[in-house]
Amino acid sequence: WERPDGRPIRQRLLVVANRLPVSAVRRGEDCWSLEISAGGLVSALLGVKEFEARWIGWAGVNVPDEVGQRALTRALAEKRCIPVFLDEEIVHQYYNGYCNNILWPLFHYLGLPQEDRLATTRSFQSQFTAYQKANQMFADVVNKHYEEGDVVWCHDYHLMFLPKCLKDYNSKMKVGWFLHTPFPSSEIHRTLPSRSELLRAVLAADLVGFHTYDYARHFVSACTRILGLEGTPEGVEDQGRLTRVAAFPIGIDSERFIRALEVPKVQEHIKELKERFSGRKVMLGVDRLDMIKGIPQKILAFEKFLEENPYWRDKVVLLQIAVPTRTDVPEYQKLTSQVHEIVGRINGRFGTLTAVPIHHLDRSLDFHALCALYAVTDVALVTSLRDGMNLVSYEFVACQDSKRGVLILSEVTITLFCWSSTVSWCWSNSRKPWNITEVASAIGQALNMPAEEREKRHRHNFEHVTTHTAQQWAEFFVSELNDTVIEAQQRIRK
Ligand code: ADQ
Repeated sequence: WERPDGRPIRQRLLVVANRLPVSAVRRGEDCWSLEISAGGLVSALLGVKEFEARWIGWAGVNVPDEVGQRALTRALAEKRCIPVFLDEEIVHQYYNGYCNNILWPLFHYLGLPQEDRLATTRSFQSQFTAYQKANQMFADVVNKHYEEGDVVWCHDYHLMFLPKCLKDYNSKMKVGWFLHTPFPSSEIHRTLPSRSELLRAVLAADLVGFHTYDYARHFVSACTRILGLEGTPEGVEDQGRLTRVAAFPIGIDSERFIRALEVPKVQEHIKELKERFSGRKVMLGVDRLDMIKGIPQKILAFEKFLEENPYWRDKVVLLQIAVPTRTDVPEYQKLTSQVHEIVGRINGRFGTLTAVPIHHLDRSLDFHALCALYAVTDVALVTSLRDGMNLVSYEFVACQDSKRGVLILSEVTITLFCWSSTVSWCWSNSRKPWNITEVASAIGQALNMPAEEREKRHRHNFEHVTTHTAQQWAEFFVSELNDTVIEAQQRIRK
């Protein structure tokens, strides 16, 4: 089965990401149970059906013994997943350290950790060495499973070194790399001690992708200013070799959400939720419990709204579903305590014997429960301080065709939506997340919005979400990668 240009209809795609789309729990010496894990990358790639995809990544557990490793490898194979086994020390230095304590905050403009936590260069250096080592371990597994003609798609800031490791193995491998977070301005990237090594390693890829044109531009500027290379409209050129750089805004599998609303179990959930919250407007936040999602700021804004609008106190409820992540990192532990403390205080202040204004859950919801929640929501609150491209807002819109709820988005998130489509998301309320007073007034505006206006805004958003899907995103990226490699080969022949 081939296309006219000779490419197979279902091309083999090796998706390489730090985490597999499943979490593994050990039930016995050689027995594992697997569960789909929550997160933006997983949700987006679950929608991709055009390719014969295999997923390579870490299963999120330490498996020191060979019996356990063999059993887990077998269990994962049924899900087309291939594990990379990382030991505790590597996970600590590479994942908790370099990825989540250094790159993640820096790429979201939260700066580098304080000198004492970074322990200047020694600790930094050991974390960076672990990062390179971990990327090499991923490369070893990819190389073992690679077959000629495969496309290798590396994901995210955890694996910036991977394109180089793969090309060192086989310069003919088709390698793409996509960043799910923002890529910061070159002046921010410049503050990173390993700035040049990371840029050069990414440039080994054939195609480098970002969510937005701005992130792509920042990356090209970093390459020109830090490495002194030439930026062209197509990408970055180094001694005659071009690395193509482009924007590929992500979407969701909107059909999956729309179809789910018809499932009897979801209908049942919807009925229960409507009864449970009858007489009250439902506001919803769904986030990973991460500092970039602005959860404390969101809850404080809700408090301010209740403070200033006594009329609404027994007529609105905020459901905040926050799935814990990176629970080994001290900053995330502090954030959890902070959120609990604020929620407790507000519920104590505005709650009654029969009702509280905030329901905060520290856990992941299954897909059907999540769809039901989106469907009964009147106002969704997305208050990211920075976000690569927030998928929760898309999911909410996909489930809102009967309710026509209002989406409140922070300005930094909305800019991305505006960029990615001619169907403007400016119709949604836009507010800076850190401005608690403004978010409080946006809540009032959203709750009081006339039905006609809600309808108009919803139509625009719904059309955007259903016409910019995860499938298209992935197909666009892989087809660009195929074309880029073909063009490069033609250039060499000339
Ligand atoms: P994330 O930071 O994980 O993604 P986001 O885009 O909001 O953020 O996606 C979160 C996903 O996890 C959604 O699909 C949502 O349904 C799910 N989720 C979140 N909380 C949940 C909960 N409590 N229960 C169940 N499911 C939950 C990263 C980047 C983003 C980028 C995506 C995709 O940080 O900026 O948009 O990758 O590229």
